[in-house]
Amino acid sequence: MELWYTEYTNKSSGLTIKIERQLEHRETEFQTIDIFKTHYYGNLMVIDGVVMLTEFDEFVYHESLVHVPMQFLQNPKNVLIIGGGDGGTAREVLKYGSIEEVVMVEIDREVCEVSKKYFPNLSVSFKDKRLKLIYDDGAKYVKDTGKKFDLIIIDSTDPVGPGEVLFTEEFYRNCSNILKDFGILTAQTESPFDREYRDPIKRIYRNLRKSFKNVNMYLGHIPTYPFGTWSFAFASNSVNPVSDNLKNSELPEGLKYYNRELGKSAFILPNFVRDLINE
Ligand code: AG3
Repeated sequence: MELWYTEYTNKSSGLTIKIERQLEHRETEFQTIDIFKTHYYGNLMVIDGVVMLTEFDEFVYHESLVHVPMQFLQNPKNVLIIGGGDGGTAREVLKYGSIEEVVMVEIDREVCEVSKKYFPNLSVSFKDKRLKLIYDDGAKYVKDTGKKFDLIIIDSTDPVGPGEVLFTEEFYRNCSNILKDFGILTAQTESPFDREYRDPIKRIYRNLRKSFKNVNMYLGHIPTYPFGTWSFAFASNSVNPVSDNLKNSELPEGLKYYNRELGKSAFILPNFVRDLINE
């Protein structure tokens, strides 16, 4: 018998992946987590019916979220990750020798547990002593912490359900307050091809502009996410990724997606995407 996993993008399309077998099904306090072994994409993590990552293409997402902003920072020391329980984002940040501490605030301990079991190449970051893992609500953390960060990365689920608070005006204001002067925030912001996300994307960029001086979008290619083209927000009160030069003297070796030319050109947007966030 053949087994297939489908994420329905909308009522008339979706992404289908052939499954070798199901490795895990958990109903946690916050969400449903499924892990599948696939034929083509390695292990696949699904949360609430939506693809979170596959071993095949997670490098694109994690390298984009991390190295694009990291290269605009001089000697970055402190990074905050909201979400990111699989460990992939932390893995990329910890590749820099300048990093002294990474605080990761993940609401669901069980995401970290399944990652340790089925995604050793991501959860390898949990062994690094510079990582401080906190199981809590990220929105609460940014409101209450007294710490300041060079970089804040929002590695969240879609802006529906439990992840929704991580896209609000109030959340972004609290993030802006805990960034250092030259700090940057990046966040995953869905596919610009997705008609159902047109309004949420517009709202996200409008909300970001209320708290940050410079707000830009950049793109990446992720085959197992809806439409394969993915967007990220880059927000800062001082850095302008279009006109500023890169500042980091360190670039980790062995990256599979990111290079400095790509990191600058990712901000050059197709017209329909530009229009979407400037409307
Ligand atoms: N974060 C989820 C990105 C959103 C995917 N959306 C979708 N498939 N509809 C991924 C977490 C990886 N660290």
